[in-house]
Amino acid sequence: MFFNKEIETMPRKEIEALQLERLKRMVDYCMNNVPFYHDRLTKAGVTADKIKTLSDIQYIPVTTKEDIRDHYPFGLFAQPMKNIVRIHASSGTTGKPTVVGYTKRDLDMWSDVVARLCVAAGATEEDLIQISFGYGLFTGALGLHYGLEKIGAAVVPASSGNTEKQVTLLKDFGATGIVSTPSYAMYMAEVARDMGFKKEDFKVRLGLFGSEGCSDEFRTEIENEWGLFATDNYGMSELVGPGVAGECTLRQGMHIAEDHFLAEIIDPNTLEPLPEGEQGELIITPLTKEAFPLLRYRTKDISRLNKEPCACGRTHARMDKIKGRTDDMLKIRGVNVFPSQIESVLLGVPQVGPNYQLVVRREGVMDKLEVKAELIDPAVLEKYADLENIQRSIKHKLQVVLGIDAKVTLVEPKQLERFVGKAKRVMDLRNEEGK
Ligand code: DLL
Repeated sequence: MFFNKEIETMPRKEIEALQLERLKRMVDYCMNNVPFYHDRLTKAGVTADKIKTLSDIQYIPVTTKEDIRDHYPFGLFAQPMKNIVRIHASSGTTGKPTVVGYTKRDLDMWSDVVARLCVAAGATEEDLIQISFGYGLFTGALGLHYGLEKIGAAVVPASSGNTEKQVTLLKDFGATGIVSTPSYAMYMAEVARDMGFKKEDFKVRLGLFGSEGCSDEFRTEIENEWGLFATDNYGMSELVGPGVAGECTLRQGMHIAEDHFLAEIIDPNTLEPLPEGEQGELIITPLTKEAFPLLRYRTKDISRLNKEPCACGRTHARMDKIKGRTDDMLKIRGVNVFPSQIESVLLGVPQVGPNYQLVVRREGVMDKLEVKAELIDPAVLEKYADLENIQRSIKHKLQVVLGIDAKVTLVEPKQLERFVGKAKRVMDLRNEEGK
């Protein structure tokens, strides 16, 4: 099923021709409407005429989150406030948020690309879908809300928090789908069980998850807990919010809405483009945004592109699930460690649950990684030999996968923090403790 078959199955050559035309137009638009880009492009000697092929995009300087923050709140807007109809902002916890504006056409484009990913994920007008993302400046809730309404699904704007109420609504309304972060879907399942419900008490068949990564193992656990089919979708507030990319039901990568977003993969250290199929930092240039255009935005997310057509019929390039962020990659004793690798290891251990926490400390000159995981059966804490066996086995698996030694701490069930939005599982105390 497609939301817009003509666009979603367009031959590659045509997509690329459309992207080139739109890219040139966007360079011109930024040059003429945003003083910051006028300066940047002029300094780099780039004009729309100089862009002859898509790979000429590499001559355009990249834009970073710092550039956006330096122009807080509206300094990079390309339209006067009379044409702006919505404002959102990033959920950033440090520094000033990044503020994003939308014109009416931007909102239309946004709901369109979200509608596409919802249909690709298997949602239909028959579905009743509960949105358990926080409504507000965060783009997740309103983004999915308008996309789902556009396809005719019934939306329950539950927002996040008050998890018992969320569970009651899911059950009483007979929701067929949930929109949330994967970690919150897991937490809701835990609360549902504590309330005495079984998965048969619910009708949820689809999980439209995004806004944070989750390993395949974590996803399988959520699917088993709820008896649903989960897909992943990707976006970020600076780009529109959700809607940049989403999985179809074949789940072989997330289809990027390439008529609106041009994706590249670069080496995050040299900023050089990487050959197709290599993993690196994802750079996105929105091609049609009016209020808040961006050229070559550094997402800091690590992924890989695949431009082969998908067996579902879609021709738009697919991006791999996000491996991590260049800024959440932990460097421990010189070794690159992604929290997602640790998550996969823990979920392969039957005695521990899906909630975990990573603590990194510096002791002397040595980095120490502590992995805290929750036991499923608290009785194990009384049996020293069992406890030691589980610990040893996790330590060994982490050693094999990461190549480093970690301290493994097993705690009682429900000891670690739960999250209603994006999970924060890493505590890097190295700088704080060294002061
Ligand atoms: O999280 C937008 C969104 C909402 C996407 C709902 C999907 C669903 P921000 O708060 O600006 O926007 O955070 C963007 O979240 O750079 C990624 O690091 C991470 N992220 C988003 N989707 C995924 C995903 C929204 N599917 C940042 N997998 C991005 C992994 C994701 N990470």
